[in-house]
Amino acid sequence: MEEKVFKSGFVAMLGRTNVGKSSIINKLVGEKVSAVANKVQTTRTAIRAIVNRENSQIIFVDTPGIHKPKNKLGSTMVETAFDSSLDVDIILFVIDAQSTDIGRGDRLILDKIIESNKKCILVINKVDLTTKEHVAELIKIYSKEYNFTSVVPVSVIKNKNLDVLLDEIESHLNARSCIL
Ligand SMILES: Nc1nc2c(ncn2[C@@H]2O[C@H](COP(=O)(O)OP(=O)(O)OP(=O)(O)O)[C@@H](O)[C@H]2O)c(=O)[nH]1
Ligand SMILES: [Mg+2]
Repeated sequence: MEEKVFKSGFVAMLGRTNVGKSSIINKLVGEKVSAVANKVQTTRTAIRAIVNRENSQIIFVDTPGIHKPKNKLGSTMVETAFDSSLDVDIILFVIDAQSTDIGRGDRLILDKIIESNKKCILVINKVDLTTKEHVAELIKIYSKEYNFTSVVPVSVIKNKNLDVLLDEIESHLNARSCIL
């Protein structure tokens, strides 16, 4: 008999609209489970997708992007996003690599993360659209705000660092030991 450590857990994607949350999930899962579009508020409900790995199972919860609601649907979407991130093991806070500062939407999300005090990985997406120096600057700005479990710059379009992101998530999930 061999004792193996198997890990599993829920991971919520949280971020402003259009930062690429659904694109990241689709790439990690290898299927188009969540709609992607070059327009805001594409994802309207919390969508679940599972990644099965040799030593782990990761259940992703995609959420609607955080934006300033203009109507009831909008405010329900924002509520859904925050509610979905409450009962997960790890939050993936996705930001756009092109952002220059912490804007209103990202500030709102940061405040919720601080309040939750949960494990949170900062994912800087779309690094193909900016420079390494700019990404380093963003890391500096955001690291002052929260003790992130880790920071992973990625690009879905260039397929960059997504394997690193999966490894990082797996390493922070809770272990369930089982005898095989
Ligand atoms: N250049 C570039 N574009 C990207 C990248 N990842 C996603 N995109 C594009 O960004 C746009 C928005 O992607 P989505 O995945 O729908 O974004 P989202 O965060 O799920 O948006 P909402 O569901 O509205 O909150 C799409 O046009 C994607 O093709 C990336 O790494 N680089
Ligand atoms: Mg989406």
